[in-house]
Amino acid sequence: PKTIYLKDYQVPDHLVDEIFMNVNIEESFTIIEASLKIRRNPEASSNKAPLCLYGADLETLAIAVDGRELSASEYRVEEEKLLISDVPESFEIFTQVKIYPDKNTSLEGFYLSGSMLCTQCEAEGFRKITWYPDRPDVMAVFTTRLEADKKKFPVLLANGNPTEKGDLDNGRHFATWHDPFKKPSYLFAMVAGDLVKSESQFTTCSGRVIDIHVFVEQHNAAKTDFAHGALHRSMRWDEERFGREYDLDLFMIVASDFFNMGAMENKGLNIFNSSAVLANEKTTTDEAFERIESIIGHEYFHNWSGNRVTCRDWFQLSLKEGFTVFRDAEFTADLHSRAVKRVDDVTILKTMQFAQDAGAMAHPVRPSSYIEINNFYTLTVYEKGAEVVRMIHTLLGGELFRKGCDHYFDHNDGKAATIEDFIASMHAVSGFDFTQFMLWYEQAGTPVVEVSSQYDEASGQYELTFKQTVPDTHGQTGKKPMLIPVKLGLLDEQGNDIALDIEPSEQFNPMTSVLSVTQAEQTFVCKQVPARPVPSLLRDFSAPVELKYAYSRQELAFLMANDSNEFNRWDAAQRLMVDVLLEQIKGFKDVAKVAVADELLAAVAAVLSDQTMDLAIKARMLVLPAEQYLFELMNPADVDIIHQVREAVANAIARRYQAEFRDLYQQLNQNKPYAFNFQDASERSLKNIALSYWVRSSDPSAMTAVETQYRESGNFTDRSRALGLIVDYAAMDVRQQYLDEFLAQWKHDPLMVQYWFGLQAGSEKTDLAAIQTLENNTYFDIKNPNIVRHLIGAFANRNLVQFHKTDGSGYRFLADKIIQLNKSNPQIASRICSVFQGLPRHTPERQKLMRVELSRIKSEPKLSTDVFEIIDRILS
Ligand code: BAL
Ligand code: ZN
Repeated sequence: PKTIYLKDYQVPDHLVDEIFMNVNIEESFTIIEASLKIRRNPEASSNKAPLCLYGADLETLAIAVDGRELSASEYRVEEEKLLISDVPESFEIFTQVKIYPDKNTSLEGFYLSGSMLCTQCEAEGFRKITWYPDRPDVMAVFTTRLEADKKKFPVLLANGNPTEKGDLDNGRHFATWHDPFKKPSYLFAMVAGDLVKSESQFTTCSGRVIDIHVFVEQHNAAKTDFAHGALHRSMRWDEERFGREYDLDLFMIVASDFFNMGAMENKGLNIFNSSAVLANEKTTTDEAFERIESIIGHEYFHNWSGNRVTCRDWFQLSLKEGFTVFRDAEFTADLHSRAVKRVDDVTILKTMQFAQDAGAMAHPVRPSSYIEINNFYTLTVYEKGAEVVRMIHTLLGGELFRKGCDHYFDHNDGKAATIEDFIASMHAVSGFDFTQFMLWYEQAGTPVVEVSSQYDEASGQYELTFKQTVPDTHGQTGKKPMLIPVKLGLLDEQGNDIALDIEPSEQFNPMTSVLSVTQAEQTFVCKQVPARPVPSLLRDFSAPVELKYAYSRQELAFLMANDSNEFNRWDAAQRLMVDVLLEQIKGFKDVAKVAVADELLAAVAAVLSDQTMDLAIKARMLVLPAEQYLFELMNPADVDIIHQVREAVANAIARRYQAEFRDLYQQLNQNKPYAFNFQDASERSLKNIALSYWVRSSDPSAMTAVETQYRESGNFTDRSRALGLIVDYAAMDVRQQYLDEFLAQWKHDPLMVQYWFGLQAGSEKTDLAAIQTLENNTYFDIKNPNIVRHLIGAFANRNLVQFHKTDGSGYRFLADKIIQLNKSNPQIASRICSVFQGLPRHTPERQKLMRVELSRIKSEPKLSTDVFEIIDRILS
């Protein structure tokens, strides 16, 4: 397979001003006719270059230039390219192709999803619909006419505004849509289906009334109210926080049960994975409500950060994704709780993105090469990319950052931009020198920052020395020091913040208490410090680095109790828990000998009795770091030992504070009517954490409380927590009885069925044989990415003990599934491969077993570029 390099970028030789598409949907195929108004790009390097259109899986029926049909000798097809030489300066090209949406299992291009037809074009799906210069820097005005059987497909949608519709002979009808905004082909969308529409209206800041239509299949009709509300909140927030108003008269959302991604920001016609848009209290947990709200926000915010200003090429993906993730995180933080949102995002970053940075697929936020672009829709491009934008926000402050965004939108509207354009705007409004900062886009890997401190009582000076290193990663060595903003506080003996007077002062911003660490080793001197302080480092996780400081357990307990930065109170708890867990894991001999340090037990008691703390933070401070996170901290790592120690420590905490957890649960279990709001969700999260510890304590009355909660609660947050505990802790026959009952109640609802698969797949009590039984269940469908993610993905990623069995059965099973999915849906196949990226950290025995399976996959005769790239990297 061919590697594509950023350094080889060249402007397109031809531009498309307008495209007219005529889409004829027939019983088992679709005919696409496309007319493109093309002109030579005045900026192109050559004026002789042939016209180059991309296409994949197209049956070409006709090609004509300016009305004259071309013979086979007048064009050539090379892999995915159609090349026509000697074309005029400007001309119209017409193509007619036949495609088969109901055979398209890749879910890229135009495909059948349940009873409807829909599209997914990002990144390179448009070429599966028609011949086109399918690259983001070619932007055109689209007009789309769809024609289909009226009974089967009464709803026909495309981007923009509806312009015409009508009935035709033979029970057919048509609809024409026009999108006045120039856009790249990856933002194209169309939908045909028998869909239920719900409507609302939003009045923009300038008084324009926008129609909002949400379309779903019949079985999803009762779950769209929340999406309307979330969209209204998103529209209002983007006006208020970023000054961005919606531009079309209509905004549409369509829910699809078969979707590779979470959702897609197609202009005016967002298509969502059902799981990322449909919600109601009976089927949606608090976490899912928040996630759905943030994804609706994310896709909507793309209308400016992605659509009005798009990416020049796919290497710039983080330009729209990192920025938009930053925007959606701010949206959630403004609506709910800033500290809690930060804790949740940093947990994901440290558990999953750091793992990517440390593994075979490590790549910079702006990769310099790729084989398959679909493999780069990653936590690094998205989440680390958002952290990079957040650092700019931290360095410039909110006001200048906003000015920089305005400048960026103003100067790049209607264009395909680069990360340099974004940075140039930030520089233009602030004068800030981003030269060193650009390394965040170029260097892969998580920087490690080691901090040491020294206090001199006589002078009252407190020194902090920072040493930074950036680890070698795939294809990158000898990295340079980065600009790392470290938000800092110093706590005095009473736990109050000390006023900071720091040198070198030009590298310290007192307004934000941020140090700019720029060198491999660097010392800052804090003056007039009356006594040795406790440092609160990297507040709010001000940079995506691994910060090491030799905190004593007493200092961590002190920070947990006193830090004015809520995020760092949580972080101190994590550090203390990690310290205790790693000590036990490293010295592990026998699970009966796992001991819990008194410091940790005392810290848990202090959290439990704290009356001032936000309940959601309290809940998170009581949760031990995930096994996956502990795994990342060790090399080599034995997943069995990690699991046994973590369980033993959790159980010991539960037994020690059995009465406290029971009382806390009973106090919070008030049977309030359900509402999704931060306060109520916080209470539910703490209540359910208390319940899980109570169950672990082996008090038999706890399981009675679980069953009562499952039976009596009306909301899915409480019911799903209870069912989760039943699945993990109840006797096998009781467990099965509940699972059967749940499926019988919810089998009509695909999202609930997915949840049912996932709940079992992630439980230690579900072995491979049980997974294989679930695979044979009527509701399992390997063609549905959500079900694959819930059953196979959850087994491999969350059920560490069963998946990593040393007989290799889990790896063999997964390899079989990857080989199978490679044929039908390469994107999903390659996603699942990433579980093997931790290979070098596992025990030698497991590494060997993994290599056998990875080699087996690699020797598959028709391996997709998606799977090849990941497997090749892991094996090399
Ligand atoms: N652009 C792909 C889906 C998303 O990030 O919104
Ligand atoms: Zn996005």
